[in-house]
Amino acid sequence: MSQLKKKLFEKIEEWRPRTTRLLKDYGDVKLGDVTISQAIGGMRGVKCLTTDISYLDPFEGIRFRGLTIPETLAKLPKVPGSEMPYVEGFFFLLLTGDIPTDEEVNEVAEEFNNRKKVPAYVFNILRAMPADSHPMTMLSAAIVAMQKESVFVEKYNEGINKMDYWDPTYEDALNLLARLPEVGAFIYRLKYKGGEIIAPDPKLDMGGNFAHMMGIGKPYDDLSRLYFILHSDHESGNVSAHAGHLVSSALSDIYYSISAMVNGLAGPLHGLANQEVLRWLQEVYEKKGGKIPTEEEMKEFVWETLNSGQVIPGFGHAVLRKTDPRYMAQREFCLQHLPNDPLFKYVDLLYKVVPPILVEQGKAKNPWPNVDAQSGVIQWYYGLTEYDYYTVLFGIGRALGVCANIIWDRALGYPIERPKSLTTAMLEEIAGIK
Ligand code: CMX
Repeated sequence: MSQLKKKLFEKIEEWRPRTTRLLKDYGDVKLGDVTISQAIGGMRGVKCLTTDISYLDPFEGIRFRGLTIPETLAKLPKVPGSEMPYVEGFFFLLLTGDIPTDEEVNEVAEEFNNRKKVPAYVFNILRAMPADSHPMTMLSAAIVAMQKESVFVEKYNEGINKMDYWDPTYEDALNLLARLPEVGAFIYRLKYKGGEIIAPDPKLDMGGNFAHMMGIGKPYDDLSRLYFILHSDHESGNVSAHAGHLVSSALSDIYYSISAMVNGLAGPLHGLANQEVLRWLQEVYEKKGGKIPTEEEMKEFVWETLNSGQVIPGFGHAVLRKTDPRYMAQREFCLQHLPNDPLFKYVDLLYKVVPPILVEQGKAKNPWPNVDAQSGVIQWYYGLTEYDYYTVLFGIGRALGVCANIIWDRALGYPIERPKSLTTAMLEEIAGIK
C-alpha cells in the first residue's frame, strides 16, 4: 500500500468517531434556519453540507486544509527547478491534511505516472465527435466513457463492505486524476492544432507533463501547476463541487460524478465565466476597431452590458465579499511574468472600472473580481488564444478537490442526498398569505 493510501486510512479511522458522535449525540443541534428567500434563491448561505478539505471565508477567501493560498504555495515541496509545488503533493495535502515530505511527494508523483495511460477508445470517441463540439462537452464525454474502468463498480458488484467503499473510490480517483491532463491536452491539440498530438513524458510531474503535451514551453509548466492548485476546491456548495458530491451520493462512481462536475462547471455563471471574460473583452476591442479602450470608454461598455440585462463576467461571487485571493495569486503571476502585456493592462483596467459601477448599480452583493477575471489573460499570453478551451483547465484542477471530497464522503458514510421541496402554495401558507 502506498504511503498516501496508508496515511489516508489512518486519518479515516481517526476521523470516523467524530462524525459518528456528532450524528449520535448532537444530531438535533440546529445550524440555522432556512428562509423563504433561501428556498427560492438557490439555498444561498444555508449551512447543510460538511467538508474538511477546504473552507471559504467571505472576507478572507479560500483555505485548503487550513492553509491560505500563499501558505499552501510556500509550504508544499517544489518541483526541482520550478517556483511552484507538485500538484501531486497538493493532492496529498487535500486528502490527508498533511504537508507531504519529499519522499511522499516522489512516491505519489510516481503513482500518478504509473496510472496515467489513457485507454485508446477515449481518443477514438473524441475524434468521432463533431469538430465544433465544445471542449467541455468533449471532456465530460471522455470522462464518462471511462466509466467501464471503475474499480468501485467491480468491488461493489462483488459485495464489498460499506466501510471499505472509500478504497476502490480512491483507486478510481487516482486513475482518473492521473489521466485527465493527457485527455485535456489531447482535446486541445485535436481541436486547435490539427490533431498533432504530443505524447506524454513519463519523467515529468503532472503540471510539467501537461505543459509538454500542450506544446508550450516554460514557465507554462509552473502556470499549469498554479492553475490546477488554485482551481481545485472552493468548499462544497459551488455548482461543480456540489454536482460531483450529489451524484456520488447515489454511489455513482467517480467517472459519473466527475463528468457531472464538469457539466456544472460548464455554465457561464460558474467556470465558463473565464472564457466569457475574454469573449466580452474581444467584443469591446472589436467595437473599438482594434484599439484598447480608454477608461471612459470602458465604463461606457460596462454600463452598456449591464443595461442590456447581462452580467459582467469575472465579477461577483455567491460567498466572497472581497477580491478573490485566487484572482490576486494570478495577478501576481502576471506582474512577475507579463507586466507589460497589453491584455493584462486591459484586464487590470477592469479591476479599476467595474467594482465602482457594480456598487453604483446596487445589485451585486460582491462587486470584486473572482478567479475567472484574470485566468484567460495568462493563457492568452502563452499562446492559448482559443478561449473556449479555458474551462477545461479549470475542470482538471477542480477534479482534484472534488475527488478528495468524494473519497472522504465514502469514508465517513455520508448518505444519499435528498433535501425536501415545498410547493409555492405551502410557502404562501407558511408566510401567512391568504
Ligand atoms: N454583473 C452584473 N450583475 C451581477 C453580477 C455581475 N458580475 N454579479 C451579481 N450580479 C447581480 C445578479 O445577477 C443579481 O441580479 P438579479 O437580482 O437581477 O437576479 C444580483 O446582482 C444579486 O446577485 P448576488 O447575490 O450578488 O450574486 P449571486 O450569488 O446570485 O451570483 C454569481 C453569483 C457569481 C453567479 C454572479 O456574481 C455573477 O453572475 N457573476 C458573473 C459571472 C461570473 O463571473 N461567474 C464566475 C464565478 C466564479 C466561479 O464560480 O467560477
